[in-house]
Order: sequence, then C-alpha cells, then structure tokens
Amino acid sequence: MNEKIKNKKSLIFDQKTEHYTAASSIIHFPDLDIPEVCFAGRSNVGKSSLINSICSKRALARTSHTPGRTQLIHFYSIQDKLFLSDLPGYGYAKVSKSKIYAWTRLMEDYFKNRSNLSRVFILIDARRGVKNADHELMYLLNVVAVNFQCILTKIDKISKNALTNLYIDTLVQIEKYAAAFPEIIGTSAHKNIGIDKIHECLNLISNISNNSEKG
Ligand SMILES: Nc1nc2c(ncn2[C@@H]2O[C@H](COP(=O)(O)OP(=O)(O)OP(=O)(O)O)[C@@H](O)[C@H]2O)c(=O)[nH]1
Ligand SMILES: [Mg+2]
Repeated sequence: MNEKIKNKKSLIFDQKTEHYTAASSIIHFPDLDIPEVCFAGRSNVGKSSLINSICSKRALARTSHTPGRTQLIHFYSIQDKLFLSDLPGYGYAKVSKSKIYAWTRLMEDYFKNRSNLSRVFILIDARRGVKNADHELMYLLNVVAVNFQCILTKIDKISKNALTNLYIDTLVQIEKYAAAFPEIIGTSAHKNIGIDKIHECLNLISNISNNSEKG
C-alpha cells in the first residue's frame, strides 16, 4: 500500500468507531447531517463481517453462521464523520411472510428517506453470484435514484478464474441500472482482501481526504 493511501486510511479508520443505534422502524433512524453508506445483501452474505473488517474490529457488528440473524438496521458511527449501516439480509427462504413484509417496509422507508445516504454497497456472495432478490433491490434503488456499488464477498472461497468470470458476469448483470457504479470490489473479510479499496471509497465519500489535502 502506498504512503498516501495509508495516511488516508488512518484518517477515519483509526478513529473511534461505535455502535450508534439499532432501528426497527423509521422513527428510530438517527437524524444527523452526517454522510452514510449502507451494506445490503442476502442473508449470510457477510455484511456484518465486512463492517468488522473495515473498522478493524472483531466484534463490532454481530456475525452469525445462521442466516437472517441481523433483523434491525444497525448504525455505526465513525467519530461522527461517517455512518455505516448494516441492513438486515434478504432472500432467506425460511422466513415468515410477516417478517418479509416488515423487512420490505423497513427497506422502503430507509431508501426513500435517508437523504444523507451517499452509497449503497450491495454484497454478492462470490460463490453464488447475483440472484433475483439482488435484482429486486437494484431495481428499487434505480427507481429511487440511490447509487449502488457491488462488492463480491468471500472471494477466498473461489478460484482466480471463477473470480474473473464473476467480475464479468456481475458487470453484465448491472449494466441496465443507471444507479449502478461500474466498479466492482472483490473482498474477503477473513483474509482482509479488498478492504483498502473500500477505505478509499469511504474516505472519498466522507470528504475527509479532501479536507486533509486542503490542510
Ligand atoms: N470464507 C469466508 N467466510 C466469510 C467471510 N465473511 C463472512 N463469512 C462467514 O459467513 C457467515 C455469515 O457472515 P455474516 O457477516 O454474519 O453475514 P451477514 O450478511 O451479516 O448475515 P445476516 O446478518 O444474517 O444477513 C459467517 O459464518 C462468517 O464467518 C469471508 O470473507 N470469507
Ligand atoms: Mg449481519
């Protein structure tokens, strides 16, 4: 990693990160004028693990082998300069209709009302690729004009060739969405791959790198 990126990284990610609040409905969403990015994706795709890796903490966000564990939106604050939000996973077959209804309502409220939301990261399990449920979310984000970027997770589980094909396939799958960011990031929370790239994105989003360059 070159020195400039290292310095940028330390600007936000060496600072205090804390669990700010958890929300089950719109009335509990924090109302602060701080940029926010969220991590969305199917159950068990690795959202909470990735947040822990980004923040270099082992157990900031609760991870689980059991799909569907995160039911609320968890907001994490990085020194009150950036919020990271961990969304409840979707697409898990063994979920009751009432839970799916509650999830859909919560997501619509979230995506339609978070004016401070700078980007949605949609996590895709590298072993599975883009699924219908991911397309449903991409479609919604496109309609409400919220930018999204795909992150491939668990790339430690697939071969280099499979990963190359997956990059190509994912690009093809997202090209119809105007809201899609054309760069896809490959990550492994377990092997710490791709985390620097996400730090770069987040530094840009939080404007911290701009401020430091001015100063
Ligand atoms: N091999 C591998 N496993 C991972 C990686 N990231 C997460 N996992 C595993 O995937 C499982 C689910 O991880 P979580 O981070 O809890 O996934 P989640 O998307 O937050 O799950 P829900 O909150 O239930 O939607 C856990 O057993 C993790 O250890 C990774 O980079 N590589
Ligand atoms: Mg989770």
